[in-house]
This record gives sequence, C-alpha cells and structure tokens, in this order.
Amino acid sequence: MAKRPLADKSFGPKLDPRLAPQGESVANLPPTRFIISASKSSQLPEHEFPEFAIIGRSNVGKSSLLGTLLKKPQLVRTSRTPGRTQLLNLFLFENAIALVDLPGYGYAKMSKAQASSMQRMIADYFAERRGLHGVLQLFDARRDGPTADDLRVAEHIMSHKRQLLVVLTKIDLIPKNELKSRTRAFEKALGVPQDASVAFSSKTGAGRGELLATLRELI
Ligand SMILES: Nc1nc2c(ncn2[C@@H]2O[C@H](COP(=O)(O)OP(=O)(O)OP(=O)(O)O)[C@@H](O)[C@H]2O)c(=O)[nH]1
Ligand SMILES: [Mg+2]
Repeated sequence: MAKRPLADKSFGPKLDPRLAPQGESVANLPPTRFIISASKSSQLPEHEFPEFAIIGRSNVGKSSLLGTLLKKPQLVRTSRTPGRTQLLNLFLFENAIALVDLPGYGYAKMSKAQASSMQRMIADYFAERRGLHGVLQLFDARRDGPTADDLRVAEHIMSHKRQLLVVLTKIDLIPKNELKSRTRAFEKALGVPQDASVAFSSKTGAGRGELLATLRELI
C-alpha cells in the first residue's frame, strides 16, 4: 500500500486544546508528545482524535513498539524487567492519533492486589473510553501461540466491540523463514483473518509503515 502522510486525511492533524497543559497554547507544542499518565481511565482527558490502546503480556514490547511508532523512543519508558508500565500512558502522534500504553498482564511476580488493581484499571478503560477505535494486542513472535491470559484479553476486547489488531513483536529474534507459519498460528488461535496481523520489530523498525497504514485503515 502506498504510504500517505497522516496529514492528508480528514482525521488529522488537529489542534485540540484539551490536550495542552493548563495555560499553554496547544499550537506551541510538538505534534508528537506525551500527554499524561493516569491511574484511572476517568482521569484521561477526552479529545477529538481516534484512540488506540496497546496491550499484551508484560515484557512483550509494548512501550518499545510505541517508542518506535512515534519515532521518539525517549518519550516512552521501557525496561528489561517485566512490570515496568503501571499506569495508563496517553500519547499523541502527529496531532492525529492518540495512543495509550497499558500495563502488561501475566507478570507472575506481581502481588495479587496489584495485579487485580491493574486488571480493574484496564477493564474500566475498555468499558468507559469513548473514542477508543481499536486495540493493538501484542504477542512475542518467539512464542508458539497465545497463552490463556492472552485469549481471555482478546475475548474481552471483542466483547466490548473494539477492533482487535494482532501484532507480533521482536521478529528480529526469530528466523525469517519461520515468520509466516508463526503468524498463521497466532491468527488461527485468535480467530482473526489470515494476513490481518502485523509483524513488528522495535529494534529494526520492521513493520512500522505497515502498522501505521493499518491504523489509518481502521479509522
Ligand atoms: N530484540 C528485541 N527486543 C525488544 C523488542 N521490543 C522490545 N524489546 C525488549 O524487550 C524488553 C521489554 O520491552 P518493553 O517495551 O519495556 O516491554 P513492555 O511490554 O512495555 O513491558 P511492561 O511495561 O513491563 O509490560 C526490553 O528489554 C526491550 O528492549 C524488539 O522488537 N526486538
Ligand atoms: Mg511497558
């Protein structure tokens, strides 16, 4: 698919004053920027942009994908140790698309209380967030397929009538000739159409253009 700049579609770019800190003019802010961290979806500002959320097991590469997508890795905190992202982090891309980095699930070392409060945070976000266009669910390409937790989350997303976009991460770490069969295995297990998923590497940037094109199609 030919790559178009985001700006030539009706959804962007726009300047929404609700996404500027109080007292600041939105026109002076960079078009791609961090907006806010929130511990509840009700603390996130409403805005006019289509919003996408990024979810997946802890350590799957959510924050790294976001840094690569935004071309601003310094804006997004990543870590070798799982459980890094613990809040809902809202970003704006090119004054056109809002993205929310969600905490990971399935991290065994997290306390029960902490895990259930994060689950609640995410469930409320899916239930309450108007303007949520779709959810990118990430899977480590080195795994053989989705876990029980992954399947539960995918069902949850679909039960809220949100669009699910499957993304395989860390594809720089698997042999090239295995990519297709691994992708198919995930698509089949998750019940998404063949070739509906995106293969991505934050390390090489592979899949970035395709991911952006797919987001545009979903808007
Ligand atoms: N080789 C390789 N490593 C990656 C890639 N994406 C992420 N990583 C590494 O995987 C680890 C976890 O990355 P994060 O982006 O912090 O993962 P996360 O899903 O946000 O993790 P939590 O916030 O803890 O849920 C880091 O050490 C990253 O450098 C990738 O595409 N290729
Ligand atoms: Mg993270």
